[in-house]
Amino acid sequence: MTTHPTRPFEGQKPGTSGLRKKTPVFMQPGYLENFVQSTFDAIGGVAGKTLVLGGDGRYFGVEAAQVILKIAAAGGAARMIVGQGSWLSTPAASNLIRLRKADGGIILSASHNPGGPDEDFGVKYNMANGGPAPEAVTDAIFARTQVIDSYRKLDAPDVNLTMVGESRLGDMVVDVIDPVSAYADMMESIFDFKALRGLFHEGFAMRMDSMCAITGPYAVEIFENRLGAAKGTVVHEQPLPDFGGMHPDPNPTWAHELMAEMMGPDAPDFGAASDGDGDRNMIVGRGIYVSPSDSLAVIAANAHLVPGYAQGLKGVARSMPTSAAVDRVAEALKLACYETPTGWKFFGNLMDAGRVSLCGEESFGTGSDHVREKDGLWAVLMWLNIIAARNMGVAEIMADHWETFGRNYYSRHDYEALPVDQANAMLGDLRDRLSSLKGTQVQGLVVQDADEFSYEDPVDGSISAHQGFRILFEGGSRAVLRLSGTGTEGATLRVYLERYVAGPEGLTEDPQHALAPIIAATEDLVGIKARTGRKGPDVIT
Ligand code: VG1
Ligand code: CO
Repeated sequence: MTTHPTRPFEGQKPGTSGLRKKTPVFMQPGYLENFVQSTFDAIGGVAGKTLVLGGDGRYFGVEAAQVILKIAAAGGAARMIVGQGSWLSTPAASNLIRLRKADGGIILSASHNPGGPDEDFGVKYNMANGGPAPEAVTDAIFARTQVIDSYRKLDAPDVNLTMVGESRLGDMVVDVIDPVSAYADMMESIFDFKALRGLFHEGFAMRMDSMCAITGPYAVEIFENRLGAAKGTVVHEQPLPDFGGMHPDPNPTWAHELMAEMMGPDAPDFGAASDGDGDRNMIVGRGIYVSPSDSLAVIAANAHLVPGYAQGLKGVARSMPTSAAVDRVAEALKLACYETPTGWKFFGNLMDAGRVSLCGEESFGTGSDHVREKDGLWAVLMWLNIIAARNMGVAEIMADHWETFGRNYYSRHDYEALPVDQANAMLGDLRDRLSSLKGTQVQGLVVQDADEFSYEDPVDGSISAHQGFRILFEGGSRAVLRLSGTGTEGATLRVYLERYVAGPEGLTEDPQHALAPIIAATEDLVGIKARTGRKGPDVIT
């Protein structure tokens, strides 16, 4: 074992979901080592502990895994459970931590951000409950990165991670496991696989776009091998270090191949896509795109049809910018409904305390208390199980849902890579004017209230302030603005727009059209285009 002197690197502050940087930043000598050693120091060391390790297969993942194993071995870790090839989807890692009663885990991913030598890499620490470290822990990690002066690493050859089985690194056991089987088994225990086999047997056609990222092997095993979907149902199924040049973000912009197929004349019955690390999902029916906020609401309304949730849900939670569509379902079903800041780490306490069993975010994230991460393939299986149980297609299910609950028209507009100072100045100015906005008339709308969201965790009482600006209009429409905490270039402004229509008229408008007054009012109030010089958002979802 060698103790290596080091000096702090600036900016090793974990964001919404771990530390994410350009790959070359992570590849600087000592950069990864510093962050990993700081993480281990912040959690009280790893002596005698068992950790899970794996990632989404992106460039530098295997090399990073070797470094982490040697630092863990030097710290006296008892056992590292590693996905073969250093592969584990985020939900599969969460499941393994829980299943194997590990003390925690490290996930190597920058999720929906592209991968490759010039793209993004990331490292995230998860706790013994299988969920992302809460802010108190990420703050402690960051504090440690600012004073670290050495890291310890075992001097040993690399471990063979290509074959399943146990080996040793010093005194530490390295347990290389099949990344897929335990996850697929868990899915089989939640869903009605018999009914799903029947669905595919009758010729139900599905397209699953794994975007050359980690869900490929999982999706092939579950849909094609275990459920009997036609070979070729899963496309882009081979995880590649650069995701084949794809941007593995399952939204209509980046999953455009799937969108074209689903909107075309030969569309299959059902389409879905997932992101780099497998925790996001996009649901598309033949000729109809399902917004993630609506997907959450539909899943909440129909969960009792799925064996794993036959007893009903304990409660639901959504992130603040997510639409209130699920709130209406919760109200009808008399379920508790929580509103949290952006990021899955805020759902963990609610799930651990047994207050909620279903959670979701507008950013294509849905999941339940089966693990402590959002789970892309789980959401796809929820939809398939609901389709099988109700014997209805996606479009019919959506129409029925809106007729019953009304429709929350929803869209998110992203302005990417803005100059950081410009974005901060714009939102700082909005903060200064917030209290004076109340009562303002703009574009035929009246501002009912405007505030900055702050969250008090109902379980541990911790407070997370500055979680986004809310402008509420009379009649239930709103705009939310916040800066992304996962980007690696400049600042990304996210503008979340929502408008409720009770029906029965006006339930089938184009969302951008339905939201036009809110979009115009937000521009008048904040001046995004005027201040940034941009003509419009880079990505609309
Ligand atoms: C984004 C999403 C957020 C999500 C996070 C991690 O964060 O908005 O809802 O939890 O990504 O998702 P931000 O701070 O950029 O808005 V993943 O799939 O990248 O782990
Ligand atoms: Co992800």
